[in-house]
Amino acid sequence: MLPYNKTLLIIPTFNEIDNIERMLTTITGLYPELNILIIEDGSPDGTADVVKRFMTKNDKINIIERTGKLGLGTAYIAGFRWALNKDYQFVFEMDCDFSHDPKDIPRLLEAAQSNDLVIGSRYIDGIRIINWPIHRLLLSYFAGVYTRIITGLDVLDATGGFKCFTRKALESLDLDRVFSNGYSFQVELNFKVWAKGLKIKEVPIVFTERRDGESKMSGGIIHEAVFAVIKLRLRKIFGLLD
Ligand SMILES: Nc1nc2c(ncn2[C@@H]2O[C@H](COP(=O)(O)OP(=O)(O)OP(=O)(O)O)[C@@H](O)[C@H]2O)c(=O)[nH]1
Ligand SMILES: [Mg+2]
Repeated sequence: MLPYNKTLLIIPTFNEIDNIERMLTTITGLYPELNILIIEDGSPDGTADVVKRFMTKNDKINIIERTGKLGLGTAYIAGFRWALNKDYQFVFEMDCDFSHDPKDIPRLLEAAQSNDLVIGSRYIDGIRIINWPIHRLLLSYFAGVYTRIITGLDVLDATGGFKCFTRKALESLDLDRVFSNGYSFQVELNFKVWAKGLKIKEVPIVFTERRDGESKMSGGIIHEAVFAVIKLRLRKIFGLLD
């Protein structure tokens, strides 16, 4: 039996009205014991209202409401702090747009029983991405190659956002000192956990591009990522990584 009651699934949302109801129905149906935390950034489309409607019927669902779109990184940091204040042992990151398949949760959670951080990987044992234009696939893939060359981090999918942290991995991080908020957020966390000597495991997943709702990808995020990787490497060299 997997420890669903000690596990928290964090889902950040911004304008996910086309997905949130189906997502909450799917998760609570598949894993009734799993705890859910939605980090809602004041979506004008009423995503929060749907979450609150579910909360009246199900005490496994929680929400943190922020005042505006403050970014994915700070959303997860808020969620991690919340999780560490309670006694959760396993903490997931997952998107609301069904790019990450909720059916993969047990495989990641299983791997987390004997590792410190588990990454749902699009690039281990082949490439599994559905419905991405070739330029986006190339960008993501070569971002991974670039990251490996600069940092030495031995992870094939360093930017993936479907993962399971153990409490030990989260506690190893100084959450006040995480500086990335966009794409490099995932890289920074992986790199810092790895630099502490903790065990990272990649588990193969199929990633499907969002079908419903709008993308929040932007050029600024890519720009941030290029420099963040170099910054991580330099900080490690000079012993300033925390
Ligand atoms: N709370 C919060 N959630 C966000 C923010 N930006 C994105 N999200 C959520 O984070 C998850 C991933 O965002 P996506 O828009 O799917 O980003 P992406 O996967 O890089 O891009 P596409 O899937 O191609 O649109 C989704 O659940 C979004 O609703 C934000 O600023 N705050
Ligand atoms: Mg997405």
